[in-house]
Amino acid sequence: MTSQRKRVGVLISGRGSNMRSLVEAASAPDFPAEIALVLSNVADAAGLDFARTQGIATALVEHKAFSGREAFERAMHETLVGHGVELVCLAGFMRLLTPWFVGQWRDRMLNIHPALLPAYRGLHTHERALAEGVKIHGATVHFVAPEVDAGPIIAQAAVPVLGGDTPETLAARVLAQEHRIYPLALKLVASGAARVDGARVLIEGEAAAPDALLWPTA
Ligand code: DQB
Ligand code: GRF
Repeated sequence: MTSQRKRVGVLISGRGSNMRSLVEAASAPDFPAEIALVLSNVADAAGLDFARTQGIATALVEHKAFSGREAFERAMHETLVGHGVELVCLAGFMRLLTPWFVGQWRDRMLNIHPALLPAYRGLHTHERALAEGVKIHGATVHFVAPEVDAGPIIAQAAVPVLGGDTPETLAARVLAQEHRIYPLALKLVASGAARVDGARVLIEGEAAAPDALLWPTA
C-alpha cells in the first residue's frame, strides 16, 4: 500500500503555507500521496526552507535563468519527471503555464485559487470581492487547464464576508479553508475517487458524503 502512494511535486513561488498543509496531511500513514519534491521558481521562497527542514527534496528552477517560457518549463518538467513525480500541485506558483506544460500534466495538475470559481478568476480576488459587496467568498481547488483559473473543480469551501473585513482579514479567513480543502482535494485525486468527466469532476461516493463543500465551523 505504501508503495502505491502517488508521488507529488508541489510548485511554489513564495510563502508556501498551502504546500505546508499538504506536507502535514501527507505525513499521515494512510494518506494516498507523498510529497516527493518541492520546486520553486524563486530562490528565496520561504516555503523552500520549510521543505528542507522536513527533509523533502527541493529544486530551484529560476524562470529568469532561461531564454523563454518554454525552456523554463522544459527544465521544470525534466526535474519533476526526474523525481518520479506523478501529480503536480500548484501552491502559490505565480508563473502562467503554456498549453505545452499543461498538456504534459493534463488531469494530473491541481491548483488552489482564493475565490469561489468561476467568480473572481485572476489576481486580487479579495479586494475585488469586497469592492463588489459579495456576502459569500471562498476558495477552489481545480485541475489546471490551459485557460487560467478555468479547469474542472474538485473542491470548494465558502466563508462569510463580514462587515468590518479588509482584504487581509478576508484573505486570512479564506486561507484557513484553503488549508482544509487542498489536502482533501489531493486525497480525492490521489486515491482515484475524483475523476474528470468533461468540464466537471465526478467524485465517487459524493452523494453519500458531500465533503467537497465545506463551511467553517469556528
Ligand atoms: C495564477 C494565476 C494567474 C497568475 C499567477 C498565478 C498571473 O496572472 N500572474 C501574473 C503573470 C505572470 C507571468 O507572466 O507568468 N494561479 N497556468 C495555466 N492555467 C492555470 C494557474 C496558476 C498558474 C499558472 C494556471 C496557470 O489555471 N495555464 C496559478
Ligand atoms: C494562496 O492564497 C493561494 O490560494 C493563491 O496564492 C496564495 C499562496 O499562499 N494561489 P501560500 O504560498 O500557499 O501561503
